[in-house]
This record gives sequence, C-alpha cells and structure tokens, in this order.
Amino acid sequence: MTPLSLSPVRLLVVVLAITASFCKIEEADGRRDGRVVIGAQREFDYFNLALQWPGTVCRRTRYCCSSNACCRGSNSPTEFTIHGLWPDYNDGTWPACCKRSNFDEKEISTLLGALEKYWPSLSCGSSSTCYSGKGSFWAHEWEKHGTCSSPVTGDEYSYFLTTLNVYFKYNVTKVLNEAGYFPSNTEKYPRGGIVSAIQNAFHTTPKLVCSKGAVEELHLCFYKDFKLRDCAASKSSCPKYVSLPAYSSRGRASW
Ligand code: U2P
Repeated sequence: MTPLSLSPVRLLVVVLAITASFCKIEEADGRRDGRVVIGAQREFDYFNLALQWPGTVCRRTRYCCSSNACCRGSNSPTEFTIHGLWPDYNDGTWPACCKRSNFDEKEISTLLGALEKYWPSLSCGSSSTCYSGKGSFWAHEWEKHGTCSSPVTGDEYSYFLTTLNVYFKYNVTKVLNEAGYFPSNTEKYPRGGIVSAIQNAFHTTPKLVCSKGAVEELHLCFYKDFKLRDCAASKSSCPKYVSLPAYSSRGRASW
C-alpha cells in the first residue's frame, strides 16, 4: 500500500492524530484569541525583545523550587531579565511553533552561565513546549519563538546567543537607573517618564506591560536587521503612575 492509499479506518486515525496535535499546540501556547499563528510559514515582520521585571513577577511566587530564580534569596535577579525574543507580525499577531526542533540543552552548554543569570526562569514547574510536552523555560522559548525566528537567527545556539547580545547592547535597567527610576516598594513613577527615558536613550518607543499597577515587562522592538524600531502602539496595560517593585524574598521552599 502506498502512503497515499489509506483505508478509511487508517485515514480516520491520521485525521484524529493531526487534530490532537493541533489541540496540543494551542494548549501549549495557552492562547485561543486568534492572535497566534501556529506553525506559520509566512515570514514575520519584526522582533520583540521581551524583558521581565523580577520584582513584579517574583511577588507571585508562593512555593520555591531549584529552577526558580526568584528563590535565590539575595542572589535573585534585580534587573530586567529576558523573557524571550519573539518574532511578530505588524498586524498584532505572531507565529508560534514553526518547526519541529526539540530543544537540546547540550547545544547551548557554553551559554548556560549567562542564561541562568540573564534569562532565568521566574517560576517553578515546567512550561509547555510545542511538540514535546513539558520542558524548561528555555525549551519553551526556543520551540515556540526560536523556531519561527530561525530564518534570521539560525539554529538554537544562535537564537540564544543573538538574544543575549541584543540584551547586553540595550541595557534598559541602567537607562532607567540613570534617569532616577530605581526599584522601590513605596514610590510610584510616571509611566510617561519611564517611556521617555528609553526614548531618549535609544530613540525608540518601548512597550510597557503592567500587572496591578506594577511594571511587569518592557518590550524593545527591532527590524529584522536588529536596528531598533518603535513597538506597535496599543493601549497600555499600565496606569499613569506605575511602581517598579524591589525584589523581596518570597515563597516557601519545597525542594
Ligand atoms: O502576552 C501573553 C503571552 O503571549 C505571547 N506573546 C505575546 C506577545 C507577542 O508579541 N508574542 C507572543 O508570543 C507570550 O507567550 P510566551 O512566550 O510567554 O509563551 C506572552 O507571554
């Protein structure tokens, strides 16, 4: 029997398997609002370097584990760390899980020290990956975003190296500190002041993402040659005055 001449029963099994795999990917992505284009072949338009603010993310930590950088006590991160380098479309959607390329930590073994420090997981538990079930935060970012970036950033190693290099080139935490914005559990800062500080330093408009009035993420956007461009204008999730919480030790050890 040639692969194309399937019996009706076999055909049904194949259709069910394909449907199940798509459901799994959508579940892995955690979004069902139509903004994710799974397994997209169309090339993306720009990059979004998504940085997270540990002071805000770590406030949600309830239980601690060895993989959660929020649980490192005085060694926990106090600067913006990397969430991911995301390829995006200009229309506000983005591709995800573009190729079957399972994450292999060995490929980035020489980068692990830098990744632990600047691209740490800020939660416990495994993230969903596109095809291989659960994995590390890095596995998730590679399979979901790295495989779609690869026409520009190349293989797994190059994706992580490129992201680290872009992160080092644009030190957002330093810019904010120099403009007088420091982590604080009492101060509120004007959202416009934070945006202006980045605009003045990098001549680009970032996107701020907030959770309960606290800055949770800052996104810098790039053309595909890594020249800076403005992030797409959208309604900010941040109020007029925002906080930049200082890290305070959280969570109960459970490992
Ligand atoms: O915003 C919630 C989650 O959606 C994914 N996202 C968002 C904006 C964008 O341009 N691209 C994108 O992928 C992120 O998913 P994650 O990488 O965390 O799985 C973001 O957290």
